[in-house]
Amino acid sequence: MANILIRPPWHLPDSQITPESAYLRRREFLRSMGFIGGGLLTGLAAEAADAPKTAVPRNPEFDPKEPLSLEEAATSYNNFYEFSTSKTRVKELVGKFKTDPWTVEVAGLCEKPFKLDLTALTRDFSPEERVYRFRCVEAWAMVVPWTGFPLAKVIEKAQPKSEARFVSFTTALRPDEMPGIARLADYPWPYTEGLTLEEARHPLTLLATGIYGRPMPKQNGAPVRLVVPWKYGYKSIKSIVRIEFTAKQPATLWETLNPKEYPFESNVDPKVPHPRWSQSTERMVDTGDRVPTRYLNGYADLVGKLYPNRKT
Ligand SMILES: Nc1nc2c(c(=O)[nH]1)N[C@H]1C(S)=C(S)[C@@H](COP(=O)(O)O)O[C@H]1N2
Ligand SMILES: [Mo]
Repeated sequence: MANILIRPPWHLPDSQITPESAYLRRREFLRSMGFIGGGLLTGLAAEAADAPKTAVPRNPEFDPKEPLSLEEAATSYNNFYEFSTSKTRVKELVGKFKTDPWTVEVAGLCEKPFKLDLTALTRDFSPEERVYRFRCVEAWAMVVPWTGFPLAKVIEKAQPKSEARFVSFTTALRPDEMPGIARLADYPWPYTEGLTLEEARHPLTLLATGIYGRPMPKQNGAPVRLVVPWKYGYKSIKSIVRIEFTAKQPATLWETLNPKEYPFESNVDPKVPHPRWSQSTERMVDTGDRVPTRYLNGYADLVGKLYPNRKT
């Protein structure tokens, strides 16, 4: 138990997981990961790639001006511990997971608690496409087009009370459909995350229902997940069933397991190393290229004001 708590198995920097990647040439790397021709994974991701594209306008305001990561990579290299700790196996294990029908409960310290169904999630809030950088605490990164809408729209509708200072998020807990849960029986399921109300209201904070112009694949968090691009990836909680306004800072799964390694705030910062690895560079998930990590994942212009006391 103690061992698990101190060293969650998957949170190895991926320089350790795939040390060879640094030495491989781009195409060899892509092939070795199965992202191009002949790889094992190519056929397996075909299902997601077959889903029809849905036309939503791309919001040009958030363009990171970097090439998009390969869709194949973003949808077949996943962290979703309810299914597996193996990034490449998650998508093979999501088959039983039922994401339709779906309800998200919006509750807690607010004047107007309500429920969101799939129609509300995918149509009522004028979804748009936004290309964001995404940075996992394990030091891999990608650039992906999300379909979604600002969480702020849901918050406005709920009208948080003046005592509300945080927002907590909860993932579905369905051990019968999620084979990874029983294998990590000591984890404080369900997966939970949280933001300050100010962070949750920020226009960058997205509730996403799709990726690459298609409905969200189950392995990426169908039918709705959070995307908080200036924080480490574990804050971007998947398959959300509950959004709750609270007065106190909510417990989160990763902070409960290991507060030193996975603190509540978790802003991307190249100057603050993880206790077990440097955060100064990151590996692009599809090409294997190693690039410098940027403060707030490149979003300092937009969200830097939220953190006036940064000490680094
Ligand atoms: N419910 C849930 N949400 C989750 C996770 C998880 O294991 N369970 N993993 C997190 C981590 S560590 C990362 S990096 C991202 C990965 O998202 P992706 O698979 O779409 O790249 O999801 C986050 N959200
Ligand atoms: Mo992550």
